[in-house]
Parts: sequence; C-alpha cells; structure tokens
Amino acid sequence: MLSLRRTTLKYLQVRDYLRALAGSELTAGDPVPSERALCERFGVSRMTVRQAVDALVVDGILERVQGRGTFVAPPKVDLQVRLASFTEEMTRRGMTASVKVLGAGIVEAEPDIAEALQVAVGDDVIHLHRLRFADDEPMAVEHSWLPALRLPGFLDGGVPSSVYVDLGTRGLVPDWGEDTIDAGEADHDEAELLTIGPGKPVLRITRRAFTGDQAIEYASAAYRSDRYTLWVPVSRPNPPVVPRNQHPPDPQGTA
Ligand code: 16G
Repeated sequence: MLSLRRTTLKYLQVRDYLRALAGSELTAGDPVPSERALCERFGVSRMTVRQAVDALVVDGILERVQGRGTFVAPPKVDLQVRLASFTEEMTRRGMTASVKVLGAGIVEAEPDIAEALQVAVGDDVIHLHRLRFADDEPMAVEHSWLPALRLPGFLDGGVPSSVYVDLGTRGLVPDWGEDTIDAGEADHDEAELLTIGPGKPVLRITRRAFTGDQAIEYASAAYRSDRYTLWVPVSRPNPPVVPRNQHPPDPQGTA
C-alpha cells in the first residue's frame, strides 16, 4: 500500500515537472528530457516515466513522434461554437487565416443539400471545397454549399477569400444557425491534407446557417482534434430545458 502511494507520488512529480517545463522553459516542438534522464533525476522506473508522459500526451501537452521522440505539442486552439467565420475566428486569436481552394463550382443540389438549403432537388448550388490554414498550418477541410439563385455572380471574381465577408457585402451574412459536432476519423484524403495520420481523430462539424428565415449555407468540415479544444460556455437554464414532448421534472418529487 505504502509503496503504491510512493509510486503514485513519484508519477505525479514527474508529470508535474514535465507539465511545468512545457509551460515555461520549453516551447512547442522542443524535445522533452529523455526517459533515462528522467529516471535518474526522480529515481523512478521507466514505466513510471512513461505513465507520466502518457498522461501529458492524452492532455495534448506533449506529443510522441514515431522514431523521433517526445516533444512539446503546439497549444490547442479553442473552438467556440458560435456563428463566426473561419477568418474571423483566426483573426480574433491573432493568427493569420489562409485558404487553399481544392474545388469550386456550380452543381445540381442533391436531395440532402436541397433539403438543408430549402431549394428544389437539382437547383443550382455553389459548392466550395477548401483547406483552411491558421498561420500556415492546415486546420480543417471544409465543404460548403450555398444557394446559387440567391448569390448571382458569386464565383465571377474567383472564390472570395472569406465567404462570410462576401455574404456581408450582399446583406446576407448569416444571423443564426445550427452546428452539429461528432467525433470521427480522418479518411485518407483528409489525413493527407491535414498532415495527420489516416484514422486520426477529427471533429466533424456540420453547419446550417440562415439569414432571417432563409438558409444561406450548409457546410460539413473535418477539424483536427489534436489542434482544437471544443469550448462550450454553459449556464443554468431557467426555466429548465426539457426535451420536446416531455414534462418538466416535478419539483416536489411527487410524480
Ligand atoms: C467557418 C464555418 C463555415 C463557413 C466558414 C466561412 C464552422 C464550423 N464553419 O469555418 O461553415 O463556411 O467559417 O469562413 O464554423 P470564411 O468567411 O473565412 O470563408
């Protein structure tokens, strides 16, 4: 029992030492001290050092690069669920947004896109396939569809560097919408574009955005989950939110 507690304490010491090191002397991309150096410094086994490193890898503070070693991971970007554009979000963080257009054109709306955009199946929709960068690092692969009839000449000058800025000049910037977020795995193409391994976790985000009562965009994107932390402000609902068709809980507990 006592030795178990001692091992746990040592593990915490190594973990906290590495965490502090990553947050002070070292910067993103720097190697952490070797397992051997840490074993000697703290008088612990390799297993204890590995456990401490594992915990920090899971927390996104360190990253293991196969065949090269363990390094300080780049800080994650907080992804707040709100109706902002990629360009706005990166600018807010002091980062430079850029984009590589992988495809752009007018296509006929498939049934799911038509439904999301409230247009008829086969109507013209603008399709954009874009790789989004923050400070030259690939962060997300996005597909967006917009109703072409509401956006005449949208692609005439090439793909706008910010879709929402273009929508703003037309008085059509979305004012409300809904996002859904799922955990997923990068497929082969996404992994290559995002420079992560195939099958690595991504956040799959779909967005339906509206201007007034009309849908203006449907988008589906894969965000690198090693570079994003989902940040969701929460507050106590008042009155309590209950799923539709259910009665609110009985405050007396008598039901
Ligand atoms: C964000 C939106 C995306 C929109 C894009 C416009 C999410 C999950 N997605 O990436 O739907 O098309 O911003 O950005 O937030 P832009 O104005 O920089 O082109």
